[in-house]
Amino acid sequence: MSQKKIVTIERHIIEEERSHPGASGDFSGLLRDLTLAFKVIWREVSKAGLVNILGFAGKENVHGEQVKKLDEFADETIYRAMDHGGHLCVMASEENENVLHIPEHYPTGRYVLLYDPLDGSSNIDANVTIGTIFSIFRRVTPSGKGSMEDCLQPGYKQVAAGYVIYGSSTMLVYTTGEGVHGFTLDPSIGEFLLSHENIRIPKRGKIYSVNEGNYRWWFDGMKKYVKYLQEEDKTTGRPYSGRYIGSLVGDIHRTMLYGGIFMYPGDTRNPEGKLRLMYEGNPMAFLVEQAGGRASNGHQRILDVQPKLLHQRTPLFIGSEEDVKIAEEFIQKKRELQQSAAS
Ligand code: P6P
Repeated sequence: MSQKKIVTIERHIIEEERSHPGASGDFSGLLRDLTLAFKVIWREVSKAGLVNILGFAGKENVHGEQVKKLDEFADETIYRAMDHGGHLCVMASEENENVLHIPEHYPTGRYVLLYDPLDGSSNIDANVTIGTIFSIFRRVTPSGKGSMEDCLQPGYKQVAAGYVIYGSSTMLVYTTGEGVHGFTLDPSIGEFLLSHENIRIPKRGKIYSVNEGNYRWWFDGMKKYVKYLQEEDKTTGRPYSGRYIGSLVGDIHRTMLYGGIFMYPGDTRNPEGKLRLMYEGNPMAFLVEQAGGRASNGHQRILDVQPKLLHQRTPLFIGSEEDVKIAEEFIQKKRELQQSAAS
């Protein structure tokens, strides 16, 4: 008889709420609404490959309905699932330049939601793993309509963060500051069931993940760090293996489970890198730190960065604590290759 308890994410959220005396249930309601949106997105993503087979030709399907791009669909699905529950005062999405206000006829609430509705969606035609990423703060303005000020908070103020990975199976991984927990979607009952309780990232790994096609534009410290990883030193598990999916959620999920380091550095073309702070860097940094890992921009803890712009970019070094610390030493030129024999 299997000893595994059957826990849905709804049940887990309620149990976590009970560990916060005085919790109003408002936060649990928010997460439940978000989970519904993820199931609706999963339904569309999982049949995307069938679009051309089932006659969804071009922009219209056989019923004459407009077939939206999946990332637009995911964006609208999250907004429509979250705009009327009374939990949020404002939202912000990778797909929209400005903040997204709650419609006048709906109540506003105490929380703020930032999200990347379908990250890596350019990969979907190749059936490569894609994902949804979310970050939740408490509002800082007193009441009513939320504002950009409510969104532009440093990552350490997040109250929850997570991602959904639409891959060989669909998983929801989230934290509310009480560890990181993974739930696998059982399509036959439409429930996310607890499958990875209290995920912990290894202190050091043997995998590095970066787009080496950008090598020629990397700064010197980055070049030396990757060369260090490629040297042979069995006492430190080197040379590391290279793995790069090109979809942030897939690369981070593998790093969380297997350890190692994911990097999207700044370079001579784009000193701030490519990834966005508010709905990629911050939520992933909160998750990885909660799993015992580390996340920085090479010089500063990601969660301590005070944002200035909603869509600002950040370099990202994230994963096993020891790996990220060594990367920082190279980036900050505190370490040179000849010292690599030391550790
Ligand atoms: P590159 C996907 O487009 C994305 O935003 C992230 O999911 C991914 O980590 C990154 O860009 C990949 O970027 O430049 O290596 O193709």
